[in-house]
Amino acid sequence: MAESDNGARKSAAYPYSSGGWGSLKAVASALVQEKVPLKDATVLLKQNKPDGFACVSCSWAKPADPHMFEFCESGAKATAWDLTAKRMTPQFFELHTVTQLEAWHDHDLEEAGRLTAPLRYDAASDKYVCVSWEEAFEDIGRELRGFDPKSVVFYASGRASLETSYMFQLFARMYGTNNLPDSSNMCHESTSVGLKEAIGVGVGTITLDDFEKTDLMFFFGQNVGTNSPRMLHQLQDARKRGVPIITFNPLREPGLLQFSNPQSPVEMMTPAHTVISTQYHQVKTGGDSAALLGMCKAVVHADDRAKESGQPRILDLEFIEQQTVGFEAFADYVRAASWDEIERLSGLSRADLEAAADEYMRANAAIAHYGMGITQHREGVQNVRMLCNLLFLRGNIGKPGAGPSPVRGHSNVQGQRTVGITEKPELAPLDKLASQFHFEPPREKGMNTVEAFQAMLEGKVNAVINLGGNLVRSVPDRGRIEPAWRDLKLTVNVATKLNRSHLVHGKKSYILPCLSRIEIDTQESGAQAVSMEDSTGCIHGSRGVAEPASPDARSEPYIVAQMAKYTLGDRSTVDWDRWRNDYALVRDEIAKTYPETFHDFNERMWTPGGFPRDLPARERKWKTKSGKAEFFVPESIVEDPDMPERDPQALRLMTLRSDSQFNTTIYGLDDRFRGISGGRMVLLMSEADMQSHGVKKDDRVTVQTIADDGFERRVAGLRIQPYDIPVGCIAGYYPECNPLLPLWHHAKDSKVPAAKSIPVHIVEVNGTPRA
Ligand SMILES: Nc1nc2c(c(=O)[nH]1)N[C@H]1C(S)=C(S)[C@@H](COP(=O)(O)OP(=O)(O)OC[C@H]3O[C@@H](n4cnc5c(=O)[nH]c(N)nc54)[C@H](O)[C@@H]3O)O[C@H]1N2
Ligand SMILES: Nc1nc2c(c(=O)[nH]1)N[C@H]1C(S)=C(S)[C@@H](COP(=O)(O)OP(=O)(O)OC[C@H]3O[C@@H](n4cnc5c(=O)[nH]c(N)nc54)[C@H](O)[C@@H]3O)O[C@H]1N2
Ligand SMILES: [Mo]
Repeated sequence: MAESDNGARKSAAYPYSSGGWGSLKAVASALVQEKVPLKDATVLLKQNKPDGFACVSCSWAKPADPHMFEFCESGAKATAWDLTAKRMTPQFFELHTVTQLEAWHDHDLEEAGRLTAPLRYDAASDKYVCVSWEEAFEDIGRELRGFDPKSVVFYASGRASLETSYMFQLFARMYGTNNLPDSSNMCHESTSVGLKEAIGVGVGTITLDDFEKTDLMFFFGQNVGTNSPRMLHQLQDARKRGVPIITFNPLREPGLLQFSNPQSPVEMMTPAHTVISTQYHQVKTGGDSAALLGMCKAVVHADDRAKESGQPRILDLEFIEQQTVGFEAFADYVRAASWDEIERLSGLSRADLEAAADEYMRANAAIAHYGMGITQHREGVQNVRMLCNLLFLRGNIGKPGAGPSPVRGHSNVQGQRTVGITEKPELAPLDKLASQFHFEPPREKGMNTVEAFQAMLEGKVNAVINLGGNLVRSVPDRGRIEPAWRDLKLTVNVATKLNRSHLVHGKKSYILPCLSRIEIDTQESGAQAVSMEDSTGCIHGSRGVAEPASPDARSEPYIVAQMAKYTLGDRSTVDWDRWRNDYALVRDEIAKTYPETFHDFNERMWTPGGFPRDLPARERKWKTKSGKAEFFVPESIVEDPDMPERDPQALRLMTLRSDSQFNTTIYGLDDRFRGISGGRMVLLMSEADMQSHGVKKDDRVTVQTIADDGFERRVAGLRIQPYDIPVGCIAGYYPECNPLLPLWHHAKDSKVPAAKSIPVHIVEVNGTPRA
């Protein structure tokens, strides 16, 4: 599948630290590009403030005492993207057929502006045409009543509020299905599975306070400068206290190297900057389990030596004895592991891993931040477990300044799970819901994202209701998925902007334009607020401040309530109209379902800094099978069983984000931090691999997935970009490279697509097939 990047190209190493003037310039140009009037731009001052709105970009924590500008370049771009003065009016859809729009670049689709009115696909004219809200809800309700509920999928993309999400899962379950996949299934599900097994909760345990108490931080496969830049403030403060930061990442990401704080006059007026990482290890893609094993080996070895010589012990024996199970088996495994194997699989030297371990052994409290570089692998769950092993050795959980810190993606992806968006019945309080709302919820497991798409390929899905998202672009195997998506009987899209998944539509398709949470949401009972949970498990209120993009757009709670009412009719005991008129009533119900976390929800939601959710692992209470924190012995640390071991032509492709995108939303074609501009159809490759694979800078290559399942997966037109990346590893962009990712190439147990490790060959160079 070929794709164009319609843009000029230019590339130069970006010489500046992340943040700095470059960031301010980028914010200003985003506001100009979106034609945001000055009066609306002041909306940014309300971003992530206790009396304002929660940013729609990442899920990083919102401090109780915010900076004057508590936003970052990425967040400001996301806000500008929603505040845009551009509109997709009904006239726009009269002028363009869907087939014509399919030729547009993804960037141009969203860049055309906010959706303004509800639309229905009309096959006769091949256009989206206006419908009234009433007609849309009636028809959607009628269609849904005609399907087997098990053949309908309710997808949530991670942005919608706790109130909307709670209603959405209740709607799906009253309708009769647990098919509630969400973006987490492609993201931190390896965390939800791995941490749950290891510590009894599927989320991280640190809060902002821990940054002030920690002695050391790790960063595994998370690109903070681009994807959670507000966190750089806490990192910078910790660095000023002398806290070391040890990073494991195949790429030298500028945001992890150094930072100039755009909010610090000194750093802005002088060449000053803060060094972020004190050690930087360019681990091979997929080599983290091996690297973690190496560090564990160094720690256990040092402890064995200390024991022999009567020196103070290195391990936290009290923690290990009282709080954990499985230590002996793990220690034996670690002692027996071979350094040769560890070096080969991690791509790092024993000396480097020992240096990292030495630093770790000196720290009384350590935090391990991590992201998609850990979770999006075949062994993503194992990676998470290995990270816990390392933390357990020195008791680094449930004490100040320590713990695992999965840096979540979407701004409320963690919260959606907290209020019942899950396909796994054991994670939802079904008995509670049954008695609270007098219905019999379905008890069998629903489908996660990969399973839903597998079922779609088998013709077993009739309809998908999308609460945000752009699945046709974000899921694996695009070449196989698109035809299956077109065969769906119904696609319903609750969205702010037009995207590919609306154009590649089901036989019947609706686009329902919603408010962004930046906007004022007025219902019969007055102005409404909503809430979210951040990456550190704190829950915040959020109140819109900008004028709605269109009088015909509706809030997400309104749309979900109406779909439920029209679909369920008398079958539901819920007064959906009252709920949509007053979200405080929904919060009261959430508090009844989850009293431990959400008691007095309506009062507590405005606590500065948010209120913490109930997290037993923070107090060293372990809701695991054994009742203890569990060590884990891996079966093998070979990361990817799909990667041919003895094929010198095989390369391991990781798919990345740039600073000019939010997932499938492409703000611009440049990747400023990495010094790549003008186009996203690139392949980052080491000079050594370029030589051994016989390609030169700027060659255009076709890449093909190594798989023998009878499907040919190719992406053509990728431009070779020399880059500092470990040998055997290459990188391209998400979502452009998604056609290469087989649906079955996913993490064991969590089923997160292994987007960071796709085995590929280069099969064509400048149009000439390879021998
Ligand atoms: N501006 C912006 N912010 C975002 C998003 C966005 O698209 N744009 N997306 C949001 C979402 S949904 C998410 S999930 C997060 C994602 O945020 P991240 O978790 O940072 O995800 P990625 O950008 O995919 O890449 C992660 C990093 O992992 C490294 N990496 C790749 N493979 C490996 C490996 O095998 N080992 C190690 N150690 N590192 C590896 C890459 O070089 C890269 O630096 O960001 C959220 N925030
Ligand atoms: N190859 C590869 N694939 C990946 C990844 C990867 O790293 N590599 N990352 C994975 C990850 S971590 C994730 S989270 C998924 C994300 O996958 P998705 O959830 O499918 O995608 P998004 O791009 O976040 O969704 C963007 C769309 O959401 C809609 N939207 C924006 N704001 C709102 C709003 O306020 N309300 C509503 N209702 N709609 C809104 C807009 O129409 C926009 O077009 O992709 C995954 N896919
Ligand atoms: Mo994500």
